[in-house]
Amino acid sequence: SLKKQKSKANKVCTLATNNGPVVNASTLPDDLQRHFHYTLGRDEVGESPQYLYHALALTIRDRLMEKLRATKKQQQKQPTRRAAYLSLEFLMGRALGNAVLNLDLEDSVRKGLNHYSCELESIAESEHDAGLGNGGLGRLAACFLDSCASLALPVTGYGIRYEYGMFNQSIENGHQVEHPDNWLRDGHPWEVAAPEYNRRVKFFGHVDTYQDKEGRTHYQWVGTEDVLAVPYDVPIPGYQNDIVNTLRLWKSTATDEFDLGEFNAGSYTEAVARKNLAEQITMVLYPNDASENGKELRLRQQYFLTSASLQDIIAEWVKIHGSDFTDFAKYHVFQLNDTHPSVAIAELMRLLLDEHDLDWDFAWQITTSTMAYTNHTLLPEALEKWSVRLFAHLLPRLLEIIYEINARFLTEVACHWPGDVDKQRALSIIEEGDDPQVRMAYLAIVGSFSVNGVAALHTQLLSAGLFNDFYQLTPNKFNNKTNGVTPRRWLAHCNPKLSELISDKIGHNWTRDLSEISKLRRYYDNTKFHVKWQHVKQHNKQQLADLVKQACGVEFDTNMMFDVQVKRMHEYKRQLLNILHVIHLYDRIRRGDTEGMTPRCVLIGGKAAPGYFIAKLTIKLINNVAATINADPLAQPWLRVAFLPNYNVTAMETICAATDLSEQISTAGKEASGTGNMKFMMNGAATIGTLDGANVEIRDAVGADNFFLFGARSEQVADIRAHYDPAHIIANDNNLNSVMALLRSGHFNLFEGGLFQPLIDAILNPDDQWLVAYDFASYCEAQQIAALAYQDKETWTQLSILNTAASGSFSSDRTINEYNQDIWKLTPLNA
Ligand code: B1N
Repeated sequence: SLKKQKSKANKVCTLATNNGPVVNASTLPDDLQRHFHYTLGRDEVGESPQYLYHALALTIRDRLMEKLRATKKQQQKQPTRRAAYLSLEFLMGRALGNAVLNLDLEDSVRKGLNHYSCELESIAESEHDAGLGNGGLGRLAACFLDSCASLALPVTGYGIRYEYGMFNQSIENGHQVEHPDNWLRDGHPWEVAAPEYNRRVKFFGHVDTYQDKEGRTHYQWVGTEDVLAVPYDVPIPGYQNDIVNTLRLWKSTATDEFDLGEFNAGSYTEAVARKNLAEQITMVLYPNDASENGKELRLRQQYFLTSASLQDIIAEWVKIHGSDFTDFAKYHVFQLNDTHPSVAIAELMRLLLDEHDLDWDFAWQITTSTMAYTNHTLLPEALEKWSVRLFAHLLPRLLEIIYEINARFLTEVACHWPGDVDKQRALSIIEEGDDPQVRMAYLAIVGSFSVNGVAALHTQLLSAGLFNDFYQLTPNKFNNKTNGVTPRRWLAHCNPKLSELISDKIGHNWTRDLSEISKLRRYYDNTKFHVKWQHVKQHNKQQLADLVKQACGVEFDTNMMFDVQVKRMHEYKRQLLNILHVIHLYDRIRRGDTEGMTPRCVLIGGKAAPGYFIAKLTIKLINNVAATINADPLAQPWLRVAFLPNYNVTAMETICAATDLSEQISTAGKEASGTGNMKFMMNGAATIGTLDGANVEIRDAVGADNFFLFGARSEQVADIRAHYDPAHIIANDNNLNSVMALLRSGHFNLFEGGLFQPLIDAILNPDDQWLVAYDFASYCEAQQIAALAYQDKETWTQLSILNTAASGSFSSDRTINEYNQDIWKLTPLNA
């Protein structure tokens, strides 16, 4: 009878997994109550809307899980080629609004919340941003996941479940102060732990070799200190297509074993305490955007992510195909998000050679037909190098493999450039010197079948400059994939009023195919449409004004032009140039030169890496200038300035919908692409910018007349720098001279003598890489033209509509389709 019961239980079990409980739109209000009352044990919303948010998230997660299982089943039914997107960063932001949109649940969610007399918008405020990234690179990964799921492509994201994400920034006395981002404190209802897929990752130890009977050498990496990788799966819903993909985030924990040696020595507590070291790996995101600091813990993070993810994929393969790897490369492709996970090339070799007994040539063939590398920057300080010494200590077997890859590669170099030893030295994966280094970008290029840049100009500069030798060796590897952003979060979700207006005119298929947004052009001179368009913008500006008031205490007037620069703080992005222009406007106001001036509100926001002195000082300058201007009644009608603390994904959702003028003012050749530029454009902002990154393509799309261009071109930068004399430029430019005089006079630091001297020195430095003084005059001129254009409401509204209408190719759907056609070659699941 026990047997009977068991088989009955099994049956029930199978039945339940086949059909699952019924969750759909009509049961949503009941399910919400069930989660609120039973899962969380709450009666009333009262003081803590957090619980209602949590219950709603669980209710929606149920629906995501259902579709996730269905998506997995479909994949199992007919196994197809799949991609893994390996990234140290996924800047997801909030999940609730996005899930409601993509699952088309808005009506039933609102109905469900009625019962509690709550608005969806206010409940959504309870969610912490998932800030597992620094800036553009991490947010790009998030947009890509949305597009992959929406295009029904079998793509899994692999990343790290940092306990602490990007730090929270507050401003105290004008200075940036960093606070830990304990984003998991109130729980993270979107994730599901999957400890049955734990993987073991090795560190330290040494390599033993032995010969087998056939005389083959085998390598054993032994004496290692192992760490467990525990996966947490986050569902990634496609846009209204029933597909749900997975983002798998790894957390590090200690293995359950104790060090017996230490035990016997009586060091029980020390042995247990050592477990902490394992947990450190995934404790915190490194807050450096576009710069690397070479810390050992960072390399541990990189290897941890890489090894766990590759083991995960290989284990799945082995489950079905055993030790036969013949078709592995037909079914897999790995996209490396910059060099951060590029140790994957050596790790895949190690797994295939040492753990699965393949020979070198076969393993190398698999590696070089599955790995693809995306480069995101030309800045030398961001090009990763790891000291050979560190590698040898932390990952001894991987270093051996890298040496072997390099030796074979240098033979190719020698064949291509016979007798050219300098070429070999220049292209070697190992940089020679007192402290030899592993050049990760070179490893990535050598080990990949595809190398791509992220905007046309950037790819061109990569091929002709930084990686030119590699380009000459293997030109066909190189390709461009201009970045994009998802129109679901960055238009449909963040700007519901504009979305409705657009859909009224052209239908709502633009959410799936943003190229359709060009149909808006038909309305660009329709005055009735103009009025509606202006009305929406006005509403959005009020929302931003409320945010600025609450966060900065500064009054923004929605009739003034909203001029916005939000992005990470970096010298090459030239927030300093922006604030110099602000000072120039203030200087004009003080001189009474306000004839024809356009009233404007300038908003600047962004985090500085905690160790980046000059970037932090720029924040302080912006805050001091803002304080001076905002306190001056003369300036009131013309100029207001605010620095928004803690700029993040959620803030951008309000900001980009409300901006009139988007500042994209990097020194030409330095910003690989930019993606904020695309969000602003999509939401109808005009751009003032240099010919840099994707600005070039934005200007082409919208037309030169509809873009406020200024500044040196990238091909001029080297020449300009060769005989750069900023003091001379300043002496010959009354405006800049006057601005510098104000700065030097201490007008913005009356009680903080000399505070801004390093910034003054930077501008005056003939070695200033960023050409701030050089571009100042043309920047002011472009600003003046933009300001005049804004005064003609008609013209500006047309400009705004044309920008949105021309944004079709900046959808990450377009980008992902290109990745798929040229690199991944995946078949969409039939949704
Ligand atoms: O990647 C974005 C581009 O749109 C931006 O132009 C580019 O600056 C950004 C080291 C980076 N490049 N490199 C990084 C981030 C973290 C880190 O530790 C480098 N981020 C970019 C998307 O393509």
